[in-house]
Amino acid sequence: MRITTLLTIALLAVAPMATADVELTEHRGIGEKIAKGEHAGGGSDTRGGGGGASLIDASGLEFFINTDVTFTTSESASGSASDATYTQAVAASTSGGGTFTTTLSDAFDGYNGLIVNGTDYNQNGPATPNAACSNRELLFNTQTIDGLEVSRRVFVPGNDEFIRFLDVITNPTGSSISVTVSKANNLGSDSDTVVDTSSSGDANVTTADLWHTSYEDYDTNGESFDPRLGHVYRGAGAAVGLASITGADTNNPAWAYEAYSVQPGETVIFANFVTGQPNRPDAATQAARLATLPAEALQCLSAAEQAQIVNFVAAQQPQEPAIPALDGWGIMLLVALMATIGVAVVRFLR
Ligand SMILES: [Ca+2]
Ligand SMILES: [Ca+2]
Repeated sequence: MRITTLLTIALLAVAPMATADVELTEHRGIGEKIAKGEHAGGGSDTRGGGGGASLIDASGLEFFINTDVTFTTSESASGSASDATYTQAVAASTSGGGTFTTTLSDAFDGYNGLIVNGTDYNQNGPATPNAACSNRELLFNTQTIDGLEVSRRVFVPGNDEFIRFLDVITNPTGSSISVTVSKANNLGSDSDTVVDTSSSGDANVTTADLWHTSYEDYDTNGESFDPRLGHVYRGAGAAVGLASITGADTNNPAWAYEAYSVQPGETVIFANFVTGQPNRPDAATQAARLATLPAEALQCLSAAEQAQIVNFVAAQQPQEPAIPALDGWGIMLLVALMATIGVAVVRFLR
């Protein structure tokens, strides 16, 4: 009788400890995500002018994203970026190799509009912030194009420097459907756009490249006021490459991917990144890094979703190690073990 009472007391004392362990583990995971999300003090806010939101990356570059827009131009359609502007002054590069302090702005006049089989993805209502991604990602509604279910996801990290566009395409039919994805862009640098370099190391942008960088040409004072851009369209060794890329050194660079046959029930994702930097070398370094899909570029994507990306090789990236946590059986085993020890101690003391 006495042992049974002590055993009950031991169980009651141990059970909350085991439960607390699990809760602590879960809270730590969420806390880390929130900490990342708040790193730059960014968030989303609602903008006028036809619908929009903004998200700020780790460098303080604020991306303005078209949501419930009324625009009918391809480069300003749903999920494209209307602009990007620094929230603070940065050390911007000069033509002479020095720096000057200014708040670079006007990165885009419409960037990464999505065109599927010749149809704009556009006017699909407001976007929903992804709470599971600390509201750092906007989820856009589905538009059916040629029988394919098309949606977009736009993410800006608080712990890195880029905006990520994901175009999610599902074939709900019983037959394969060919899809051609292309992108329309309008740069803030307008007719002053200069290609700096590309992944092959030259200023000649071709379908063999993975990325290129561009900037607004320097004025007579050797200064330039738009963020220096790194455009990342694909990764090496991916299933889908570029079919065409045009106008890299103009106001309107555009590219199209090779046609892909989406099988019945299959979902594929096309990913794109653009980074803004205060100087040209950093734009190239960051573009080259993003083309390899570091872990930061894959935030808020499950392993299954990463494997759906067809224009980068994501499935081979190492996953972040999971924080070990006790499941139900683990907790029961721990309780039983501690109760057994408790009983042994009680018997010893008697
Ligand atoms: Ca422009
Ligand atoms: Ca090249």
